[in-house]
Amino acid sequence: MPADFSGKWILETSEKFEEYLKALNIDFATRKIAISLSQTKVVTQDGDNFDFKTLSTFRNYELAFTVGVVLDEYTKGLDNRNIKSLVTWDKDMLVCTQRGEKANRGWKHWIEDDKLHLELTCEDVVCHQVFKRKE
Ligand code: VLZ
Repeated sequence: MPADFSGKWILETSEKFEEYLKALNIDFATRKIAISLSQTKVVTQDGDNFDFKTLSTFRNYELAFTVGVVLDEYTKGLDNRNIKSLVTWDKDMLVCTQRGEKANRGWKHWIEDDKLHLELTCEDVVCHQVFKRKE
């Protein structure tokens, strides 16, 4: 059985999120708002087809993708860049590489003890977020 990411998840802990936003050149004021927010991930999964919605009171971000298929992603409301994203499986972990202006950019999602983990990487910064299930 592949990992089941689907459901509603609420942010519980966040490490180095501001540093990550800074690496993306997001301005000071926006960063201060962004780090104060509660974030909810709403994930739908149908085989290798995924939809990740990151919801907050300030901005939302949505990404729909199919594992193994390169996608033109525009990071609207984040750093507003065009990137080429590819998500693949590494065992039960979803691994996304985001090719573009920023070096070493990507993310990983996995589930551990019924928590949703996310690592967001840009350049030398690794942000780690943990989400718990929202009933
Ligand atoms: O997440 O690529 O789950 O796309 C922050 C929204 C969302 C809050 C960050 C407002 C999600 C921030 C980054 C304003 C600057 C991301 C993927 C993995 C799905």
